[in-house]
Amino acid sequence: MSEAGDLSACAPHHVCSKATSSGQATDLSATAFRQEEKRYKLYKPDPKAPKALRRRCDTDFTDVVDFRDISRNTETNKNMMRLVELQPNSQISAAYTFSGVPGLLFFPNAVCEEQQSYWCHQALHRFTQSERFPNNKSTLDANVSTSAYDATLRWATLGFKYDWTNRLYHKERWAVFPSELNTMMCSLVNEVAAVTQDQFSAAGLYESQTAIVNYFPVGTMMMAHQDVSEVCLEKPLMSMSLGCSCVFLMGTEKRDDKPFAFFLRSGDVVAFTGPSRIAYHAVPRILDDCPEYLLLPPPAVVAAPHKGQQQQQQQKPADREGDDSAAATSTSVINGKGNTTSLSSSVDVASSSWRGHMKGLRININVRQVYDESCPFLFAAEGEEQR
Ligand SMILES: O=C(O)CCC(=O)C(=O)O
Repeated sequence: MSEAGDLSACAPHHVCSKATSSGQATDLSATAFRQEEKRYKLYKPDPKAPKALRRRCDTDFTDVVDFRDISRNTETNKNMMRLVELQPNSQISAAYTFSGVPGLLFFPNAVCEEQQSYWCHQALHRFTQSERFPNNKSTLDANVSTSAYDATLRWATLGFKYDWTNRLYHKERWAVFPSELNTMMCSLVNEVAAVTQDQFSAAGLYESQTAIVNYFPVGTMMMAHQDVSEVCLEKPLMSMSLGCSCVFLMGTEKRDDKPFAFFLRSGDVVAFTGPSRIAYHAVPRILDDCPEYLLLPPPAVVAAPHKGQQQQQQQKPADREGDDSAAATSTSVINGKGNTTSLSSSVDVASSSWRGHMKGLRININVRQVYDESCPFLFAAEGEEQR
């Protein structure tokens, strides 16, 4: 793929230009950021290519920071991880900053399995309804299978609508923002409001006002960009990962600085504050490892079962659907030590068809505050979903 082709993979809400702030054209392929994107991107294996080139397909993930399994990190990375001291009554099990990327904070496995199912269902069946939410390429067609090497990145938006052309928001243009998503992000921000280590800071009012829902099939990537269109950039950008894991790169305000690489896995939440709120970041790689609890159950075993067994086997898919219903009616928002906020939804989640889309798919819901002041109208009743 050419450099220009790669750049076009950027969603238009991102600042992803080919010129420096002084207006000078720059050779992006030479930047340290671009080198790291190339290091982690998925290369299509070419059986005709010479052996030396084919080896590029075997990505070395040794340097990728993994907060889910601290022991597998390099000593250098371990030395940069810092556990955040949580409040005594905290609902989450752990949070980390990383000294290499000031202002970034990780909540590994912060969202429990039922909640991940709930948000995948919402992302695939509710947020993709363009008559309710202003979407750009979010239609999912179960009958069209895309190859990992030519898959398309899609997205949807919630809350304030983004003016893609002028790269700004208009206060009078909005769709409803799911209040349970705001509640969840507020409680995570509150967990760490007092933390200032490694330049992380989340003090003061926080309200989720807009979100981009990104759908990343294996083989897609999001190129280096900054998210700087929001009026208030002092408030954290909260980003939740669902489904397949990814390699996420976060650098500085300069493409010439080498970024750090992190695994983001299903259920992880990351908060960007301070210098990281306006830093270049990218998603060069999606791994084909969607957790089983988000997939359709495996097909029934072929061997003829006894009568009793047959009954049990036939119940399995229904049980799975039951799990979903439970998730939608009353569930804990945060994966951690106890009960937190409970969710309610009028959405019919009896259907498990969303699971059919999850194989090879990562969903990212990244949530931003746009204005300094609170905007309660965004969390309006279902009937008034759009302005
Ligand atoms: O998918 C992610 O983790 C990041 C997405 C992102 O950078 C964006 O939508 O601006």
